[in-house]
Amino acid sequence: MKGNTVMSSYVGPAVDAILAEAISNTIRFLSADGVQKAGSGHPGMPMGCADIATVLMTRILRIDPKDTKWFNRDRFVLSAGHGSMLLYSMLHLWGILPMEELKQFRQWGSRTPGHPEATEVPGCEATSGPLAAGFATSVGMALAERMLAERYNRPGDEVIDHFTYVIMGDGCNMEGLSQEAASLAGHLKLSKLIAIYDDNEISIEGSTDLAFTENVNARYEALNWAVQDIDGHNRDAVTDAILTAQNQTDRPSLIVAHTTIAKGAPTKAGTAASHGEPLGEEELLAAKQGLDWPSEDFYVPAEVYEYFEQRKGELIGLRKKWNSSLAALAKTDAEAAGQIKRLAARKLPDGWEDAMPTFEPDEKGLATRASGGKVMNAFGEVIDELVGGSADLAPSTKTEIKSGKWANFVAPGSYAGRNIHFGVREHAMGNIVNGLALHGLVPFGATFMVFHDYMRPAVRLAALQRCRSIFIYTHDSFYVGEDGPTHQPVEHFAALRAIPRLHLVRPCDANEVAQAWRYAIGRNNAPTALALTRQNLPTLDREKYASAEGLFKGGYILSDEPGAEILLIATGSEVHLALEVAVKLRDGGRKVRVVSMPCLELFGEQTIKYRKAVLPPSLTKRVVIEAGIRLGWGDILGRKGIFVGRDDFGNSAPQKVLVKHYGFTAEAVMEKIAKAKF
Ligand SMILES: Cc1ncc(C[n+]2csc(CCOP(=O)(O)OP(=O)(O)O)c2C)c(N)n1
Ligand SMILES: [Mg+2]
Repeated sequence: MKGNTVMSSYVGPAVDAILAEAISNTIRFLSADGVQKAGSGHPGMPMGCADIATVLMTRILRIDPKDTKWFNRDRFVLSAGHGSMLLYSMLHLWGILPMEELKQFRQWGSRTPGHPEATEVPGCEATSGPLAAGFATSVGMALAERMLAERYNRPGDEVIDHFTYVIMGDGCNMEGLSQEAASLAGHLKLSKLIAIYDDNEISIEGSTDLAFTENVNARYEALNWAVQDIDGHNRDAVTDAILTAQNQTDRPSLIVAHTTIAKGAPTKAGTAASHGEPLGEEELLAAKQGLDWPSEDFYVPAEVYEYFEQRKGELIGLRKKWNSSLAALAKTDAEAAGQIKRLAARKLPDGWEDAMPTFEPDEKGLATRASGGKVMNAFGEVIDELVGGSADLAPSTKTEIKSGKWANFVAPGSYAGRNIHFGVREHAMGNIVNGLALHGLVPFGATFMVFHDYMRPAVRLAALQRCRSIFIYTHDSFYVGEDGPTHQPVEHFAALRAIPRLHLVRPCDANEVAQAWRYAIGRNNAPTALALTRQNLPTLDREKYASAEGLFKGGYILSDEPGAEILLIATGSEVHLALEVAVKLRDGGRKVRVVSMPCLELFGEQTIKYRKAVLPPSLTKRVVIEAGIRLGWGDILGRKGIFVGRDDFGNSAPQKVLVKHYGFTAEAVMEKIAKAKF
């Protein structure tokens, strides 16, 4: 079954024109009132998009207001996140957000934050605000829908079948990210993705003519999108355009909706003055008068509430029909139905951890990118929802799932695989991974560590919205060698550790890699980044050294002896250097403890008792070894500790030469210790 042949267009019953106008004005003025009361916010966008929102709410979106997490709901993402009051007004009319919340817009403890936050606002699908991020995330959601549809739909029981709608503004289209994301969506023919472009020709500094004169329509057409131009205030035109878009079978759709920012405001409509500050009492009152609207704040006509009560009934009816389809599928294909229920509940398959491989001790060992590939494949055998890919580096990052179910690449119009060619589009990849995660999959995205910079905003958003996104960063240090400083990360560990909630895990050998993957997959409320090497690393003998399961505490004692007086702490590839140094120190009669610290942030979350047991405060002779900058190690180093790292960019030269020049040899570290004032 080809994924893009399954289509079910949907347009709900028409609404009386006078009522529709009242709904538009309700949304328009609830939004403007919310901003006015808060004393800050963005009234222009919601006022300009109120007619589009009315169509979406009355005729298009299939959601269940009583169960905002219904698995097959249409996804609606507000990429122009500054227009958050538009979303909140909609959520209020659906009965999801109480009026009190609209009155508390942007206030402490409210569920109406300045920009939409998926974790804080019921019914909000994605955190948005950084322009174009919501759009790129919606590409991930649309892709997830197709992937799941091809896996689990059976003729007659098409239980995965929804559209993904996104409203984007001029700012989203100016951002390079939208280009990356649209390019991939067009390539993949994600025909159930429908973007509505709020083309109001205004952004903060004034007319878009100041900086944005490209032909957006032609650009999207070139990217294999179906493009329509409409008057965004003509609700019939909006409805027709969406219906046309729903019936596209081989391309995503861009509906270029020409709108007037702050429509209805007598002097500020069509101007940048309405973009990001309250209209002002006088202008707001005049706008209400001009549209024959009561001056009362937060006014909702009784007929509008009544209409939505009835509309909710229709939507719940659609939901019930879906429940019956799922029940029917359970009879014909219990496994498929079971998987859908499991995904909807965000539960991993029973016993998944048993799939974790273990690795025998091996002096030559293998690169952690290579063991990473093996471990990922092993977990892939039992976790169907483990999906992802690389930004055109899979042969290097070793991130292809080669066996098990669905072990091929998704392709345009054919989505039954689990591997994704993201192309050289790191930023879009990050957001698409988040979109896949928000849809219930367990996704990964891979590239070289140094190119984390190209996708950093998406990693931050993964953490902010608590996505179980797994970011794989290989070639994690200057050990990449000849490619030189452009490809040698130095500040990246520190940069990743700086992102709240994100955990950076840098395993030291194949068994720590296995535990790192187990940790990342099991971590269902935040993203994890894995730092993996290009170069081979020995696989430690865990009879001789402590179990790699210690990774679950972030850091653990790998090798110890009674009365240890020197503490060596290292991550990833440098753990082996620490062990070498330990041998030399012991040969010289010193007593040494070696700590493997694969995840500094996780270690920081352990009890004081545990942390003191691993790093006793009295043990001040400390050496930290990590092939990166010192930033972040201060607490552990204390006043006396020595840091063996790399605080400047690298150089282009063979690895062996760099190791010598940078002092990453046991001899060099011994020398530093000898000179230390401990
Ligand atoms: C990545 C990013 N850069 C800058 C901003 C700040 N910002 C918020 S809205 C905006 C202008 C957006 O213009 P447009 O999308 O046309 O919105 P409109 O003025 O039409 O509401 C800017 C620059 C942002 N939110 N995200
Ligand atoms: Mg604009």
